[in-house]
Amino acid sequence: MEQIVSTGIIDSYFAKLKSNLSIDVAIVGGGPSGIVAAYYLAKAGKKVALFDRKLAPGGGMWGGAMMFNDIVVQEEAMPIVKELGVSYHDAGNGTYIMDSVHTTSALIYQATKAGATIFNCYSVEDVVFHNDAVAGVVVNWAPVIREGMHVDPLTIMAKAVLEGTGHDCEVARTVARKNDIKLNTPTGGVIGERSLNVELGEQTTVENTKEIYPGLFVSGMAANGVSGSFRMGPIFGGMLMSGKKAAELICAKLDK
Ligand code: 48F
Repeated sequence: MEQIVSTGIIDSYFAKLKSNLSIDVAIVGGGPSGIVAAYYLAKAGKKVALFDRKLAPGGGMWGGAMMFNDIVVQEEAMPIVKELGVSYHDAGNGTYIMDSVHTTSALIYQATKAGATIFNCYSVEDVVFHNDAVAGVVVNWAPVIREGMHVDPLTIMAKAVLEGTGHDCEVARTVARKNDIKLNTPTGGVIGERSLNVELGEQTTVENTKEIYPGLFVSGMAANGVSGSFRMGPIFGGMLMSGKKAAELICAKLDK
């Protein structure tokens, strides 16, 4: 029996990894924007894999605000909430409250049910750069990176890469630092996020969701970070709408 358990996991896992070595879309970061993008891309029939360095993807959504585990979503994003089957209650003023643990797990469930594959405990440490475009991601075990072990990575080739890594916009920073290129941001580089402004932060998260270099798209707080816009705190409608917009932009490019 012991051998059956081990063989089952190893055969299944490596078949899954092998079938994701060359895909349509690689998503870096399993926060709300990345997971929603994964859902809509999978629903559109794209082969999509999401990589998150944590054991549990979900990013900053699990903890609500200051670990009070509820989140706020505004009216404009409610069609996404309803499509994903998340429970909510009306808090007035065009806002709705959801349990953050229920919402995060619902997002993960719906994305994987739609056909997206999530690889947890994977750190994306670089991108593959071919013909002046981002052509994939360079991945390693998150514990390898955390321990600072000198172990070479593997690569996942992708027609599009979506960075949804949150506040630090690590992928864009790495691409800008390592390559002599200009990003599609106001300065051509990564500007970094500004202090908190809920309304502007929410609005610009969606506006800043775009392709910042051929093959490299940004969503969520990473979109605001690269373009130098505001953080917004525990209101999540912008994150959900950003993920949906990223999926639409990527589909439009891949279907051309
Ligand atoms: O920060 P995060 O939740 O992403 P988001 O979609 O949402 C932001 C909100 O949670 C919140 C907010 C609300 O309005 O401002 O902060 O922008 O999640 C980012 C995920 O990316 C993973 C990280 O573990 C987290 O789960 N991540 C970051 N860098 C890497 C990574 C990396 N290099 N490789 C793999 N995963």
